[in-house]
Amino acid sequence: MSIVVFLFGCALFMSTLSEGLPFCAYRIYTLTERGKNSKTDNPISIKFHIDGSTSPWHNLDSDVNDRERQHWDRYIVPNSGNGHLTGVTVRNLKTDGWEIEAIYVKNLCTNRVYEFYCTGSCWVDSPAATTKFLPRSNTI
Ligand SMILES: [Ca+2]
Ligand SMILES: [Ca+2]
Repeated sequence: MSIVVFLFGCALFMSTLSEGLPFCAYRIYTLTERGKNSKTDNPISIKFHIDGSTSPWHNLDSDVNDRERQHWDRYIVPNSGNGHLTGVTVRNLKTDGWEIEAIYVKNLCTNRVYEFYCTGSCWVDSPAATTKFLPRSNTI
C-alpha cells in the first residue's frame, strides 16, 4: 500500500469518526409543508425501496422539536446497501397528521443524493393515510 493511499484511508476514517457516523449511512433531510396543520409531534418512520426490495422501517428522530411548519430536519439512519433508491415510504401511526414537502436522502458512501418531492396531497396520518409512498423525483 502506498503512503498516499494509506494517508487517504486514515483521513477518511478520521472524518467519519469525527462526525460520529457509521460508514455508509444515509443522511436524510425532510421539509415540512407550510400549511396550518402540517407540523406533527408524532413519531415518523421511513423505509427505502431499492431496486425492487425494501428496507426495514427506520425511526426519524432527532434531539430537537422536529417536523415543524416549513422547517428542514436532518436525520441519520443505517444504509441499506448502495443500490439506487427508487422510492421511500413514510409512516405515521398516530393522528397528528404530517404534510411533507420534500425528502432528500444522501448515501454517505456513494455521495449520491436522491430527491423525493410531493405532488398533490402529501399527508401521513392514521387512520386515513398511515403510509405514503414517494417515488424518486431526481438523482444528483
Ligand atoms: Ca414537532
Ligand atoms: Ca399536524
